Amino acid sequence: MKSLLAFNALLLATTLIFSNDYIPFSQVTRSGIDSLPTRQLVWSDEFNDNSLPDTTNWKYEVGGNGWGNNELQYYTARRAENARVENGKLIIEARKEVYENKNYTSARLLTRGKVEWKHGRIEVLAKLPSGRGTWPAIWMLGSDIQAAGWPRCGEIDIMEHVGFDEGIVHGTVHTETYNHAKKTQKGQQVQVKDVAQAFHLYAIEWTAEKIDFFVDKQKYYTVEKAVLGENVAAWPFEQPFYLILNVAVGGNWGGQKGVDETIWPRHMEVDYVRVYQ
Ligand SMILES: [Ca+2]
Repeated sequence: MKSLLAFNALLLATTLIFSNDYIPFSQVTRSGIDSLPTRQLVWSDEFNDNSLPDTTNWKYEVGGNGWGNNELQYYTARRAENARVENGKLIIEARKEVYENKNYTSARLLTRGKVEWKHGRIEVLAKLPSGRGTWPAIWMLGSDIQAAGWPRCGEIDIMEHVGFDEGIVHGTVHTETYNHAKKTQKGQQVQVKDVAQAFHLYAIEWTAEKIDFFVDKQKYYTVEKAVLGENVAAWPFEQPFYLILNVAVGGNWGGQKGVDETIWPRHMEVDYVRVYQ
């Protein structure tokens, strides 16, 4: 196991490049995964059956309301064009087509009410879409969102990527105290040049004290309760969270440099989601 990890670290040194605008490579912690307590796989979806996504695990959020970000797509449900499992992968596909008065369709799958987790390692092996106007995300929201609202429920963005800035992966948390609306969210970016050509493992390690963010085996960011604050406004991460996978089109961030109308369809491929506790 140790030698495998060392080998992975070598591989990463060649594929993960931390530019000067982001984290100096020398400051990235490489030992994170070695120091983890022993964990067991408690849940996974390997996407093995060629069909629609398994409704035991996934539900859909449906609509074209812009999703708080002026996004351009209509999210559909149980529509293979937008979400399907094939060849061992979940495909979430954004398409240019008129649908319910929107000009794009896509899908947003979530585990809310199906399976939710408090603490653990959540990892998703995925290949991202490229192109201006794509905005894929692998992220989590606190299960009390309906009562508490956003951002008090808390949000953990395991991976976000916008097509106009290809190769820059973002890991972020939002809380009532620290959030995007106030421009005080806590996050970090890391350069991963071949996000659209290769599968990478996007993961968090979440404990009562902190959340570490990883690409592949490389930890690139940590948020700590002791730094952000003990109260629920600062640290809402002491409750179950559910996972969301989606590909948005345009929107306040994804569409900041416009949308290339010639590239569609574009999709995110997810090989698996695994959760260890
Ligand atoms: Ca798979």
